Amino acid sequence: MRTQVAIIGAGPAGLFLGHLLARAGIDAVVLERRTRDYVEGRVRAGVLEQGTVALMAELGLDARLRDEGLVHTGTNIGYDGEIFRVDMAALTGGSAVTVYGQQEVMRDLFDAAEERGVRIVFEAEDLVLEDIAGSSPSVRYVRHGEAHHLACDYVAACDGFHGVGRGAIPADVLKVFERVYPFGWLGILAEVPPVNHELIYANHERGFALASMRSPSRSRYYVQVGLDERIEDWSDDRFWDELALRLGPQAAAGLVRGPSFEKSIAPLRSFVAEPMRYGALFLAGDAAHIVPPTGAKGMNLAVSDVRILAEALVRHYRDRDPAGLDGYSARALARVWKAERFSWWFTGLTHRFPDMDPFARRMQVAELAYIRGSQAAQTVLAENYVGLPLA
Ligand code: FAS
Ligand code: PHB
Repeated sequence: MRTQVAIIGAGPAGLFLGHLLARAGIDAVVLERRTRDYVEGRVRAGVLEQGTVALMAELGLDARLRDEGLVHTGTNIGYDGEIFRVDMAALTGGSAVTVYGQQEVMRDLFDAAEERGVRIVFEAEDLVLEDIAGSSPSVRYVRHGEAHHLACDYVAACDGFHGVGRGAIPADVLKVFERVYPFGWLGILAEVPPVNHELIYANHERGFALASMRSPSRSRYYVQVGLDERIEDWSDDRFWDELALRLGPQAAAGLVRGPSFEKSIAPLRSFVAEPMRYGALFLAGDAAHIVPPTGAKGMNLAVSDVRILAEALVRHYRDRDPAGLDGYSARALARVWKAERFSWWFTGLTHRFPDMDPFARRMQVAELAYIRGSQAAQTVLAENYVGLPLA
């Protein structure tokens, strides 16, 4: 078999890229290790930046998003038992974010794939990249016991943090930057109305908490937990009690409890791999970078990567102009690092670090109090949260 672009991974990066290339008439094949149900079943991101919403609309895939997505013009920050609102729309000339789960985004992308000519091979296992630095790049994989060979011009590694793409870049070429946080997020989904119509990010002595949602009847909540903590140590009652404490009395008064139907712990890290191109290989999304979910940037960064990559591939195939591909890594990384900084900063502002001394705690509270009273500081937070423009 042969294609122009072999895309590894059918997560947000791989599927958005598949749709963008299909729309441009560039031949591509998406090779996904798992099944569609598995990929769609992963509970992950919840907040779409305005650029991601715009791309869904540009691709004509936003019907459900417009119908079911929750547009948030503001977000809320709690500390010392009080909550203040950041009016993001007022501070950014009308920008907003939309709450619409990654699972829903994946469903929309998968549902439209066949009619849009997005070719996806599920259960493509034991995938190996060949000659990515040479003139005949290709991908080998096994499906249901049968070996396959896919020759291509380029490989887009959209295969996430644990994929094979990044590992194909030689160690003496690849530079890695990392910060592993000494805590994780314990998240639940529950069929109960959210405590607030917008998100609440809460800084508390005992640790961070986040009140989010998936719909007016389905809540998504998180509490910061230690790296040694296990899901079995957290009954629903313990979770609800801790969440109420950390959100503070104002929010807790309206907290509706109920049985969780999803409960998971995710570690937090900041991670960037440079360069995002090596020969015929391009990294996009979590394959190249990870952010702590505090800033709600993970999936949105995957989207901005593939917007840049698709533009570059169109420029190459349509205009025979290599400049976009040659500039992909630098252009994508420029936006990645800004999102990394915001996510790292927002995590440092809202979480309790084990080695935090009383002075460090006072610095956190002082910065929160300053943001509360400063339009300038709130504007900085707002413009990063709604999503910086694609440079
Ligand atoms: P993904 O990891 O989503 O997709 C990669 C795909 O490649 C997967 O389907 C995988 O099966 C496939 N793959 C991997 N190796 C392969 C191989 N060798 N061959 C073929 N296929 C292969 N972001 C937020 O914004 N907010 C959140 O709250 C949030 N919560 C998260 C919670 C968890 C537990 C995790 C892991 C991530 C979370 N994220 C969150 C980040 C997440 O949304 C990612 O940023 C987003 O899924 C990135 O999309 P992709 O780059 O496509 O990678
Ligand atoms: C979510 O709803 O899952 C969510 C929202 C905002 C974040 C992280 C996760 O910053």
